[in-house]
Amino acid sequence: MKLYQNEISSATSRVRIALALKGLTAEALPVTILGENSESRQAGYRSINPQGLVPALLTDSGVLITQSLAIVEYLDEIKPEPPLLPDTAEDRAQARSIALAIAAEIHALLPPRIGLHLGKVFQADADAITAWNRHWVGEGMAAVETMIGGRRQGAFAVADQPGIAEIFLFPQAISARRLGFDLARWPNIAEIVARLEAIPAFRENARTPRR
Ligand SMILES: N[C@@H](CCC(=O)N[C@@H](CS)C(=O)NCC(=O)O)C(=O)O
Repeated sequence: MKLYQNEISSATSRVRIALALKGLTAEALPVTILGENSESRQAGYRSINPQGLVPALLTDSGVLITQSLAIVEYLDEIKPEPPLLPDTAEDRAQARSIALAIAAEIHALLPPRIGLHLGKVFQADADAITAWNRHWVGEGMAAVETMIGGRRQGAFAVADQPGIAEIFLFPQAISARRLGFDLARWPNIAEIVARLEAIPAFRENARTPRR
């Protein structure tokens, strides 16, 4: 397998964590994502992934899978142990709800293309873009905290083992900390993140200095 990726991409971190939990490896194919002239905006990479985003996983049979949730679920299917989804249908739905609340409602408002567009069309400077990022992270993580607290049954967000919910939660929580948030304001998230920081697959694979 090959993984189109970027070192500072939080969406890529999700896939790296899943690979590490599964004991799988993928050859890293770096794609730059910052600035107007990044590789993610060039025709070359767009001909591979029309969305111009990382991560994108090239399977051993040459199929490209885009979107981190689809990639993580693919990895779970090709190597079922350890499972990344909980035992019951309701818990699996809860895990996917948390993952999507992060991927679709928080992170989607933060990547470089959003900041570039805010700057170009609305003249937002670096401070304004940081304020934008803090707004969506603060509001979104507060909602995720309530979602987790409402149904939490185990040591982690949904169960006693980390899985898809934590794979999405952890890089976003690290980004929130880098944006100046004290995770203690979200007690369930803070406790879960502290547990995840003790697990090498999480600790060593969430490199998200910018978002
Ligand atoms: N929903 C996508 C998000 C992918 C995404 O936004 N990736 C960012 C890096 S974290 C990216 O490639 N950004 C390029 C850009 O914004 O121009 C996923 O979960 O894979």
